[in-house]
Amino acid sequence: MPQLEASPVIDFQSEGYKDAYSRINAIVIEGELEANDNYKQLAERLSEHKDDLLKLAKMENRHMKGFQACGRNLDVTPDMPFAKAFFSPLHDNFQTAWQEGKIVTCLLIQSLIIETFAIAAYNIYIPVADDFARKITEGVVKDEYLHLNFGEEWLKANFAEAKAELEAANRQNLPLVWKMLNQVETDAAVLGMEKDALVEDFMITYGEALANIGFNSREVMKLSAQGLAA
Ligand code: Y39
Ligand code: FE
Ligand code: FE
Ligand code: FE
Repeated sequence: MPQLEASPVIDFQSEGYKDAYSRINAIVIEGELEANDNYKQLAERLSEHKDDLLKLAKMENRHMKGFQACGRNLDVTPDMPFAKAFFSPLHDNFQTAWQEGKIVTCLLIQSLIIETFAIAAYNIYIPVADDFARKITEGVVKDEYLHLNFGEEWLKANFAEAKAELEAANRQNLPLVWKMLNQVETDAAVLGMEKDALVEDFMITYGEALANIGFNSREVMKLSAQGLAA
Protein backbone atom coordinates (compact mmCIF):
# COMPACT_ATOMS: atom_id res chain seq x y z
CA MET A 1 0.00 0.00 0.00
CA PRO A 2 1.40 3.42 -0.89
CA GLN A 3 2.15 5.78 1.97
CA LEU A 4 -0.24 8.69 2.12
CA GLU A 5 2.43 11.07 3.31
CA ALA A 6 5.65 10.67 1.44
CA SER A 7 8.36 10.15 4.01
CA PRO A 8 11.64 9.47 2.26
CA VAL A 9 13.38 6.29 3.28
CA ILE A 10 16.59 7.11 5.12
CA ASP A 11 19.62 4.91 4.61
CA PHE A 12 21.33 5.06 8.02
CA GLN A 13 24.37 3.23 6.66
CA SER A 14 25.04 5.46 3.64
CA GLU A 15 28.31 7.41 3.66
CA GLY A 16 26.40 10.68 3.36
CA TYR A 17 24.26 9.90 6.40
CA LYS A 18 27.22 8.79 8.49
CA ASP A 19 29.28 11.84 7.54
CA ALA A 20 26.49 14.22 8.60
CA TYR A 21 25.90 12.12 11.74
CA SER A 22 29.56 12.45 12.74
CA ARG A 23 28.98 16.18 13.26
CA ILE A 24 25.41 16.24 14.62
CA ASN A 25 26.14 13.36 17.01
CA ALA A 26 29.32 15.13 18.18
CA ILE A 27 27.40 18.36 18.80
CA VAL A 28 24.91 16.53 20.95
CA ILE A 29 27.63 14.68 22.89
CA GLU A 30 29.63 17.89 23.44
CA GLY A 31 26.43 19.75 24.39
CA GLU A 32 25.55 17.13 27.00
CA LEU A 33 29.11 17.21 28.35
CA GLU A 34 29.07 21.00 28.67
CA ALA A 35 25.58 20.92 30.18
CA ASN A 36 26.93 18.52 32.82
CA ASP A 37 29.76 21.02 33.60
CA ASN A 38 27.40 23.98 33.63
CA TYR A 39 24.98 22.40 36.14
CA LYS A 40 27.87 21.36 38.38
CA GLN A 41 29.08 24.97 38.33
CA LEU A 42 25.58 26.32 39.00
CA ALA A 43 25.28 23.92 41.95
CA GLU A 44 28.31 25.59 43.54
CA ARG A 45 26.67 28.98 43.59
CA LEU A 46 22.94 28.25 43.92
CA SER A 47 23.54 26.39 47.15
CA GLU A 48 19.84 26.20 48.10
CA HIS A 49 19.30 24.15 44.90
CA LYS A 50 22.56 22.24 45.08
CA ASP A 51 21.05 18.75 45.21
CA ASP A 52 18.58 19.44 42.39
CA LEU A 53 21.31 20.88 40.18
CA LEU A 54 23.63 17.95 40.82
CA LYS A 55 20.78 15.66 39.78
CA LEU A 56 20.39 17.59 36.53
CA ALA A 57 24.15 17.34 35.98
CA LYS A 58 23.95 13.55 36.40
CA MET A 59 21.14 13.34 33.86
CA GLU A 60 23.28 15.24 31.34
CA ASN A 61 26.07 12.75 31.86
CA ARG A 62 23.62 9.90 31.21
CA HIS A 63 22.40 11.66 28.06
CA MET A 64 25.97 11.96 26.80
CA LYS A 65 26.52 8.23 27.26
CA GLY A 66 23.26 7.45 25.46
CA PHE A 67 24.24 9.55 22.45
CA GLN A 68 27.72 8.05 22.38
CA ALA A 69 26.00 4.66 22.11
CA CYS A 70 23.89 5.99 19.20
CA GLY A 71 27.07 6.88 17.32
CA ARG A 72 28.68 3.51 18.04
CA ASN A 73 25.51 1.75 16.94
CA LEU A 74 25.83 3.36 13.49
CA ASP A 75 29.60 2.88 13.37
CA VAL A 76 30.14 6.62 13.37
CA THR A 77 33.07 8.41 14.99
CA PRO A 78 31.85 11.76 16.36
CA ASP A 79 33.83 14.80 15.20
CA MET A 80 34.50 16.24 18.65
CA PRO A 81 36.82 19.10 17.57
CA PHE A 82 34.03 20.37 15.29
CA ALA A 83 31.55 20.20 18.15
CA LYS A 84 33.82 21.98 20.60
CA ALA A 85 34.27 24.85 18.15
CA PHE A 86 30.52 24.85 17.49
CA PHE A 87 29.74 25.45 21.17
CA SER A 88 32.65 27.74 21.98
CA PRO A 89 30.84 31.11 21.63
CA LEU A 90 28.08 30.05 24.05
CA HIS A 91 30.60 28.26 26.26
CA ASP A 92 32.80 31.38 26.47
CA ASN A 93 29.83 33.63 27.24
CA PHE A 94 28.75 31.27 30.03
CA GLN A 95 32.23 31.26 31.56
CA THR A 96 32.62 35.04 31.29
CA ALA A 97 29.23 35.59 32.90
CA TRP A 98 30.19 33.13 35.63
CA GLN A 99 33.42 35.02 36.37
CA GLU A 100 31.42 38.26 36.55
CA GLY A 101 28.96 36.68 38.97
CA LYS A 102 26.08 36.97 36.47
CA ILE A 103 24.11 33.91 37.48
CA VAL A 104 20.98 35.07 35.58
CA THR A 105 22.99 35.12 32.35
CA CYS A 106 24.36 31.65 33.09
CA LEU A 107 20.82 30.33 33.65
CA LEU A 108 19.55 31.98 30.47
CA ILE A 109 22.36 30.42 28.43
CA GLN A 110 22.10 26.88 29.84
CA SER A 111 18.59 26.40 31.16
CA LEU A 112 16.66 28.46 28.62
CA ILE A 113 18.64 28.70 25.39
CA ILE A 114 20.59 25.44 25.34
CA GLU A 115 17.75 23.37 26.82
CA THR A 116 15.30 24.80 24.29
CA PHE A 117 17.77 24.09 21.50
CA ALA A 118 18.02 20.51 22.75
CA ILE A 119 14.23 20.13 22.99
CA ALA A 120 13.74 21.41 19.43
CA ALA A 121 16.52 19.23 18.03
CA TYR A 122 15.36 16.08 19.84
CA ASN A 123 11.66 16.56 19.00
CA ILE A 124 12.48 17.00 15.33
CA TYR A 125 14.97 14.10 15.35
CA ILE A 126 12.71 11.48 16.98
CA PRO A 127 10.44 10.81 13.96
CA VAL A 128 13.42 10.41 11.60
CA ALA A 129 15.85 8.57 13.91
CA ASP A 130 16.91 4.94 13.65
CA ASP A 131 15.09 2.66 16.13
CA PHE A 132 17.98 2.55 18.61
CA ALA A 133 18.52 6.33 18.66
CA ARG A 134 14.78 7.03 18.78
CA LYS A 135 14.35 5.12 22.04
CA ILE A 136 17.33 6.87 23.60
CA THR A 137 16.21 10.31 22.42
CA GLU A 138 12.64 9.83 23.65
CA GLY A 139 13.99 9.21 27.15
CA VAL A 140 16.36 12.18 26.97
CA VAL A 141 13.87 14.79 25.76
CA LYS A 142 11.64 14.19 28.80
CA ASP A 143 14.55 15.17 31.03
CA GLU A 144 15.28 18.29 28.99
CA TYR A 145 11.81 19.63 29.80
CA LEU A 146 12.67 19.22 33.50
CA HIS A 147 15.89 21.17 32.98
CA LEU A 148 14.08 23.98 31.19
CA ASN A 149 11.52 23.99 33.99
CA PHE A 150 14.23 24.45 36.60
CA GLY A 151 15.43 27.60 34.81
CA GLU A 152 11.88 28.90 34.38
CA GLU A 153 11.01 28.44 38.04
CA TRP A 154 14.16 30.12 39.33
CA LEU A 155 13.91 33.05 36.94
CA LYS A 156 10.18 33.46 37.62
CA ALA A 157 10.85 33.61 41.37
CA ASN A 158 13.53 36.26 40.77
CA PHE A 159 11.92 38.02 37.80
CA ALA A 160 11.95 41.63 39.02
CA GLU A 161 15.68 41.60 39.75
CA ALA A 162 16.53 39.38 36.77
CA LYS A 163 14.54 41.11 34.02
CA ALA A 164 17.12 43.62 32.75
CA GLU A 165 19.94 41.07 32.83
CA LEU A 166 17.77 38.53 30.98
CA GLU A 167 17.09 41.05 28.21
CA ALA A 168 20.79 41.86 27.83
CA ALA A 169 21.79 38.19 27.95
CA ASN A 170 19.13 37.31 25.39
CA ARG A 171 20.40 40.05 23.07
CA GLN A 172 23.93 38.72 23.41
CA ASN A 173 23.22 35.01 23.11
CA LEU A 174 20.09 34.27 21.09
CA PRO A 175 21.67 35.44 17.79
CA LEU A 176 24.38 32.82 18.38
CA VAL A 177 21.73 30.09 18.28
CA TRP A 178 20.52 31.14 14.85
CA LYS A 179 24.15 31.19 13.63
CA MET A 180 24.68 27.71 15.07
CA LEU A 181 21.57 26.47 13.34
CA ASN A 182 22.77 27.88 10.00
CA GLN A 183 26.07 26.05 10.46
CA VAL A 184 24.38 22.66 10.76
CA GLU A 185 21.40 23.21 8.49
CA THR A 186 22.82 21.05 5.68
CA ASP A 187 23.86 18.19 7.98
CA ALA A 188 20.53 18.29 9.80
CA ALA A 189 18.67 18.05 6.47
CA VAL A 190 20.64 14.91 5.58
CA LEU A 191 19.30 13.39 8.81
CA GLY A 192 15.77 14.38 7.79
CA MET A 193 15.56 17.40 10.10
CA GLU A 194 14.34 20.55 8.39
CA LYS A 195 15.60 23.93 9.55
CA ASP A 196 12.12 25.51 9.45
CA ALA A 197 10.81 22.83 11.79
CA LEU A 198 13.74 23.36 14.18
CA VAL A 199 13.19 27.12 14.22
CA GLU A 200 9.45 26.70 14.76
CA ASP A 201 9.87 24.29 17.66
CA PHE A 202 12.56 26.51 19.19
CA MET A 203 10.41 29.65 18.97
CA ILE A 204 7.37 27.96 20.50
CA THR A 205 9.23 26.43 23.44
CA TYR A 206 11.38 29.51 24.09
CA GLY A 207 8.42 31.86 23.86
CA GLU A 208 6.42 29.74 26.30
CA ALA A 209 9.35 29.74 28.71
CA LEU A 210 9.69 33.53 28.57
CA ALA A 211 5.95 33.91 29.18
CA ASN A 212 6.09 31.53 32.15
CA ILE A 213 8.94 33.57 33.65
CA GLY A 214 6.86 36.75 33.48
CA PHE A 215 7.43 38.55 30.18
CA ASN A 216 4.30 39.92 28.47
CA SER A 217 3.40 38.86 24.92
CA ARG A 218 4.95 41.89 23.25
CA GLU A 219 8.19 41.30 25.14
CA VAL A 220 8.12 37.58 24.30
CA MET A 221 7.82 38.34 20.58
CA LYS A 222 10.63 40.85 20.70
CA LEU A 223 12.95 38.65 22.74
CA SER A 224 12.41 35.38 20.92
CA ALA A 225 12.98 36.83 17.45
CA GLN A 226 16.18 38.65 18.47
CA GLY A 227 18.85 38.07 15.83
CA LEU A 228 16.66 35.72 13.78
CA ALA A 229 16.88 37.78 10.57
CA ALA A 230 20.65 38.16 10.80
O1 Y39 B 1 20.69 20.35 28.09
C1 Y39 B 1 21.11 19.62 27.22
O2 Y39 B 1 21.11 18.42 27.36
C2 Y39 B 1 21.67 20.25 26.00
C3 Y39 B 1 23.03 20.01 25.90
C4 Y39 B 1 22.17 19.49 24.86
C5 Y39 B 1 22.51 20.23 23.66
C6 Y39 B 1 21.87 19.73 22.46
C7 Y39 B 1 22.18 20.65 21.35
C8 Y39 B 1 21.43 20.21 20.19
C9 Y39 B 1 21.81 20.93 18.96
C10 Y39 B 1 21.67 20.01 17.81
C11 Y39 B 1 21.52 20.72 16.55
C12 Y39 B 1 20.93 19.80 15.57
C13 Y39 B 1 20.34 20.48 14.43
FE1 FE C 1 34.24 23.95 29.79
FE1 FE D 1 20.71 16.63 28.19
FE1 FE E 1 19.52 19.39 29.63
